Amino acid sequence: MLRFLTAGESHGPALIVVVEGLPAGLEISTEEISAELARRRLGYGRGPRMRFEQDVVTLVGGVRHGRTLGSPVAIEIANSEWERNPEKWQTEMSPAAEDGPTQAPLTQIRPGHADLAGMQKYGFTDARDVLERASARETAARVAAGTLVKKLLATLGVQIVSHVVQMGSAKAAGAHRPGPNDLALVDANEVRCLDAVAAEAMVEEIKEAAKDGDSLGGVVEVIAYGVPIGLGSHVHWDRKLDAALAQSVMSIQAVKGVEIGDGFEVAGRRGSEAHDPVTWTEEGGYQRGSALAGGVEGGMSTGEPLVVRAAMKPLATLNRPTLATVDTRTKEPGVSFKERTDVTAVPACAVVAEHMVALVLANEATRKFGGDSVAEFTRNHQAFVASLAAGPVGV
Ligand code: EPS
Repeated sequence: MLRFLTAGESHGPALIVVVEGLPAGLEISTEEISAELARRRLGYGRGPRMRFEQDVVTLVGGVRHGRTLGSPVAIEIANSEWERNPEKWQTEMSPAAEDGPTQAPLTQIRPGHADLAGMQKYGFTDARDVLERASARETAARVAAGTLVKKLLATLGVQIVSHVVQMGSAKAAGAHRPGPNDLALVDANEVRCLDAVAAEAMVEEIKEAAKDGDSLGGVVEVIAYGVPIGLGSHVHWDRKLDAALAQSVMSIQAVKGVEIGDGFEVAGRRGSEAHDPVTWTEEGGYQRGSALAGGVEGGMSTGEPLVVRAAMKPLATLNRPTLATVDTRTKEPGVSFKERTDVTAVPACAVVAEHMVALVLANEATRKFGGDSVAEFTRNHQAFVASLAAGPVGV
């Protein structure tokens, strides 16, 4: 079993992630983690912070001479903001009681954000006590963890790609789905969309929203190629692969919907047109004639490409706040406080979703194949593949 835990606030000194359950012998470097973090900072429509944020990575534990030890891997990602603006953040976010608060509390809460529910739940009078952790800055730590497990999955031949399929009302045509080796091509596009016409419309829509001080949501898609047959299980609700994927992708900040395969579209069809027909040939083994199920049947991976889509709502922080709200101190109506923000973070969300899918698949793969070293893990996988071929129904 593989698990991870993140800590850290958006304007605190750093983010921390601890990844537990990785086998020993996985090759990893800070450069590889930094490269994935740089992918997450890409994307037209992000705010000024992404231009100076460096995501400086330190491997604090679990890795020696470029290889995992089987012990927890701890990674620190420094927040550039802490160093860049020390007078503000090193006191405002200081853990020491004598240092703060240095600013007036944020009480004109943002509708749609975690502010109000968080203040009510934890008994806070300053929305900063909530927003610092609710911030999507935390997803940098998830991507760092995901980098490790993407490398582990690669030892099984799994490749995961992500792209943006909708930005505001601009939609990519279905034919532009990236293949296993298309990630660099997707990353080269400023909205991470392979449909050039749609990408242009997406950029235009972001420009228009930016002009109005508004924000934009969209839909991202993750496709995992080469997923072994049989990850997840039909036997329990909490062992179903699709359920685990839905939870992990839904947990990304601002995601409000998750779909496996063509889930919502299929709901409107008749059963005779809603499932992927199965064929078998000597050379090709079992094959499904379509990809409606998104590579999961009965909570188990089928070996077909795994497809997960997520709907991200427009960010609740607006550059020109217009939504009606209430000041929690005075109860006076008004508009929310102003906090620096992105116009959209949909391209970054796609990268984060890619890593969250990797974390779920790696957890299920370690559950199925086990092993204390990468060599044992891959040997167990190969033995399963061989046993499938020799088994009662073959491959
Ligand atoms: C975020 C607001 C912005 C984003 C931030 C997420 O931060 P700031 O207010 O400091 O400019 O830049 O995203 C990141 C820092 C990141 O690394 O993704 C928010 O409110 O969630």
